[in-house]
Amino acid sequence: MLRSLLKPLGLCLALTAGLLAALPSPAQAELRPRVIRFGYGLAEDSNQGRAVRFFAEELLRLSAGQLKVRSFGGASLGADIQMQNALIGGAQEMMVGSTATLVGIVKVFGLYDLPFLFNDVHEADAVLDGPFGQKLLTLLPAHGLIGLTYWENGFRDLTNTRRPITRLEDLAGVKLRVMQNPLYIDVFDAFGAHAVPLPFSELFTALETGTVDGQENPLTTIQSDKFYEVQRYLSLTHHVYSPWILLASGPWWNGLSAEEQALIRQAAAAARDFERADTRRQAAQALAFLEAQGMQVNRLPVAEIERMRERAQPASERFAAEIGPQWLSELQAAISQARQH
Ligand code: TK8
Repeated sequence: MLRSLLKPLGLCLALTAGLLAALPSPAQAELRPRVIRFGYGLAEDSNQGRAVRFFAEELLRLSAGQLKVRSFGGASLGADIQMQNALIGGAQEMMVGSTATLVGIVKVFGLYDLPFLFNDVHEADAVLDGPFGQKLLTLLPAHGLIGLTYWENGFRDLTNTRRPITRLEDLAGVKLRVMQNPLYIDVFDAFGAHAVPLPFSELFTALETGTVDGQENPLTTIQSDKFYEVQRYLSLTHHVYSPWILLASGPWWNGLSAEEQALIRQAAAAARDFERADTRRQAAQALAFLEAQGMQVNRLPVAEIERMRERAQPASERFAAEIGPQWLSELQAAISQARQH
C-alpha cells in the first residue's frame, strides 16, 4: 500500500529533477559549446596522456558537456616549441610540455633546469605551487600564453648505448640529446658530453639511427616512449627535476567567459593532483620494468654526484647572471623555506 503511494511520488521527483537539469544554471548560461585542441609530446599511453584524458573528462563533466577537449598525443600537432607558437598565434588552444622549452619566450623559466636544485618532489611541489612558481606564471600573459599549472615530468636520468656512466669521465665523447635550452647544452658540455639539442619528437629516431648515443629523461618517459628498445645503459643521476606546464593560448583565453576560465582552472588543478599521484606511482615501478627489458642500471656514488654539481656550477652562475641574480636568490629562498616544512 505504502509502496504504491510512494511510486508516483518517486516518478514525480524524478521528472522535476530532470526538468531542473535541463534548465541552464547561471554558470552554464555563460558557457558556449567549444572544442579545445590540446596537444602533447609523449605517447598516448603515458603519464602525460593519462592526465590529459583525465583533464578532458573532468572539464566535460564540470561544463555539463559544453567544453570538449580533442587531444593529440605523440607531438602530432608539433613539438613543444611549435605548439607554444601555435598557442601564441591562436591556432591551437592548449598544450602540456616541458618548462625547459619555454626559455625562448621567457628566459627565467630556465631556472628550473639548474642541476640538483630540488632534493625531492615535495620541495618541488611546494616551490612550484607556492608564490615563486606562481610568480613565474604571471610572466607569460605578456607573451600571449596563459600558464595554468605545473605537472610533474620528474627527476631526469641518463641513458646511452656506449657505456654505463659511473663517473664524469664516462660521458666523454657521448653524443647526448638534450632539450632545446642553452643551459642544458652548457651543463652537458661541461660534463664532457657532446650535447645535441633536438625536439623530443625526433628523439626516438635519433637514438634508433645512432644520430645520438644517449638522452636524459625521467624513468616514466624512458618506459612510455620505449627508449629501452634502443638504449642499453641507464645511469640514475637524477640531475634535474623537470616540471611540465599546462598552457593555454592567450588570445583564445581572453575570448572566454569568466565562468569558462574558472572551469578550465578547476579541471587543470584536479588534473595536476591526478597527474602527480599517477606519475609517482608509475615512477616507483618503472625501474623494475626497465631492468626486465634488459637495461643495465647503475647508481652513481655520492662523491661523483658532488663532482657533477661542481662541474655544473659555472654554467649555472652564467645563467643566473644573465637573467639577473635576484631570481636565483628568490628561488633559493623558496627552496630553503620548503625544506623547513
Ligand atoms: C615532451 C617533452 C618531454 C621532455 C623532453 O614534449 O623534451 O625531453 O622531457 O617531456 O617536453
